Amino acid sequence: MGMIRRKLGPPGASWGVLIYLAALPGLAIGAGGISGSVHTRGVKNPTDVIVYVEKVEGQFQPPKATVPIDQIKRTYVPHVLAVLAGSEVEFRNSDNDLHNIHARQGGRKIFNFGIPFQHAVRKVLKQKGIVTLLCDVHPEMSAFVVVTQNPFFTKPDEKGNYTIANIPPGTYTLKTWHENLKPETKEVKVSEGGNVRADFELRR
Ligand SMILES: [Cu+2]
Repeated sequence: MGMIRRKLGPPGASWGVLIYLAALPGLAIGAGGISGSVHTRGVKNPTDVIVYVEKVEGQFQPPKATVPIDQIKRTYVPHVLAVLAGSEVEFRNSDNDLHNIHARQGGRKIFNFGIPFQHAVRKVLKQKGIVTLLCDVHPEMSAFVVVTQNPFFTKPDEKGNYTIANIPPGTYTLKTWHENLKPETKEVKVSEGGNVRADFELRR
């Protein structure tokens, strides 16, 4: 998750309140959160779901650190990744095998290169949307990168619970993505220091 810069709240709020808010884990003063559960029908792994805020006003700096995706025993790890647009992804090959990364977005090839064994190649993902990763050497390999407009996205844990913190107050469209499940959308109102709940029931 990236950091956002925000002005502190109005003067006049007591220090007690400020210290209390600052002490809440992952909650910046003035920002709110969204949390809830994601139930997936017909697929075994809710951690392959991405929950994300569709659009938040402002420009967001991608993280300085690269975001890794590895290839281990002819499997992409992780299978599903979300990154802020402009993030640099490091494609690793931990196998003793040649792989290539054939990346497609919006029906077009965006890049295609080979990665020798025990090597890595970095690439910036600029455009928001779904990037599909394929290996032309091993047709069974696939992975997905959800490239987002803002840093407010997450993956549910194994029980399907998720939290997105530090969101500026406002009304947003919250969305889900999964390769085999229909996307769902919810309107949510994030208030200052508050936490709004949004539960999803995803189906094929
Ligand atoms: Cu391969």
